[in-house]
Amino acid sequence: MTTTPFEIKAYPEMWAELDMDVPRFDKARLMLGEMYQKTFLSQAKRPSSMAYFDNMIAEIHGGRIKELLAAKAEGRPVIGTFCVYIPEEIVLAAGGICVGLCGGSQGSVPDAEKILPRNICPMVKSAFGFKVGRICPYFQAVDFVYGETTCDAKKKTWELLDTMVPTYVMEIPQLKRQRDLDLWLAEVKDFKAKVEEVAGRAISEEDMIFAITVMNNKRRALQRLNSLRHHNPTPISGKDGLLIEQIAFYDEPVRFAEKVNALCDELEERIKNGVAVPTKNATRVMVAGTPMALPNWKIHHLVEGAGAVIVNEESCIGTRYFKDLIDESFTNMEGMLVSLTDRYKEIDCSCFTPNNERITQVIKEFRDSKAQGIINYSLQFCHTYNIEEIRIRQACEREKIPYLFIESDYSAEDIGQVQTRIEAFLEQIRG
Ligand code: BJ8
Repeated sequence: MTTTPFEIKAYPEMWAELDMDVPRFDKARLMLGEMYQKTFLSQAKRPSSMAYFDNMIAEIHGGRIKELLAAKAEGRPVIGTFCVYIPEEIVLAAGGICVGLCGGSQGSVPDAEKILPRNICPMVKSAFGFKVGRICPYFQAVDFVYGETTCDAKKKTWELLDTMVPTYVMEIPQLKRQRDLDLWLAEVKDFKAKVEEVAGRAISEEDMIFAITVMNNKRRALQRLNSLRHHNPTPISGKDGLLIEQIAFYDEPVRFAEKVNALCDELEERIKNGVAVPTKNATRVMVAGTPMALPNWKIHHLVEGAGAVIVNEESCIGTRYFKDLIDESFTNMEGMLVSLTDRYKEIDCSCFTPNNERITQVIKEFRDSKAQGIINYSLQFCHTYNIEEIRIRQACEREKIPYLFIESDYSAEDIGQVQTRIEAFLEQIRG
């Protein structure tokens, strides 16, 4: 447990240069710092390697932004995305940086609701609000945004976002027939052309080989961490596991993989020495569903506050991001782009129909993680995850897996009610 006050570092001059609303953003910075201290730094027996990730949060609005601006000054493209279907390898191959844009905070939702309908997904509203309010340095730093057509809320919001920051859209088909996969490959090639245009240079085969290796290594590190979390008792809290999965979307990938592997070395030692976090007999829960973007720590904080531990996230900020690797045996551009598209099509987002693979995957991850129950989480107004909930619930009933569905947003309004339901669920598991 730390007693030093945690602070997210302030860079007011840089923020002013980025045309941000500095006074407002500075208040949000202080609130985020307090929230981080309360949520993360109060945990007992944290691995010492978490210091790197704490520092990534301390520098979230400064150090990393400086790196993005330095890359831009060298003519390297900086591209913002909202979905794990946008192939980061291509950006990396062009010498650029891909960042997942913010969309996990209630603070920016009122800005969005001045323009967008209220009854749409909080992630879309939060992200849009960050740009409207000029309260996200990542949004202010990117050269352009690459959106996709995974859901109606997002694809219609891109049209409005484009009036504030150049926004391009990748068509993601929602079936997986051969003609859909052909379209997908063509979209990947268009994305590559756009990135090359902004970078001012063509991507070579060597560039692609390098980028595929870097991204595969990053995913391997996250896979390793996930399997260590599956150890019973688990050597790291679910909150810290989720935090690392969130940081994966904005950190530099080679450094990030090194730090995750260093943490894994420490966790292996802990396992050898029988060090468990949080407690040896904590009830093990797996979360499935919609992504939890930074700083959405609501469910993890409530579950772990009730003495349980989360051991797996079947989510895009979770296993959907790292479970599949790109086949590294191709060295010609066409072969690499085909194998890249093949890997991305394995992401089983609920926007696909049918999506049987995801139902099987949820049960597999439940077994692999040695969880005792599943919390299926959906953001409010996300129709595809909300409807797919029915099939996940049916599968859990068939397999006799304790199951709880939570639909929530980013506000604090339902915390009491969600907490009561979580506690009742944990009681049910514990018998
Ligand atoms: S691949 S899960 S990151 S689309 S924004 S669909 S929550 S209503 S985020 Fe996603 Fe890509 Fe799929 Fe993953 Fe629903 Fe909200 Fe839409 Fe959302």
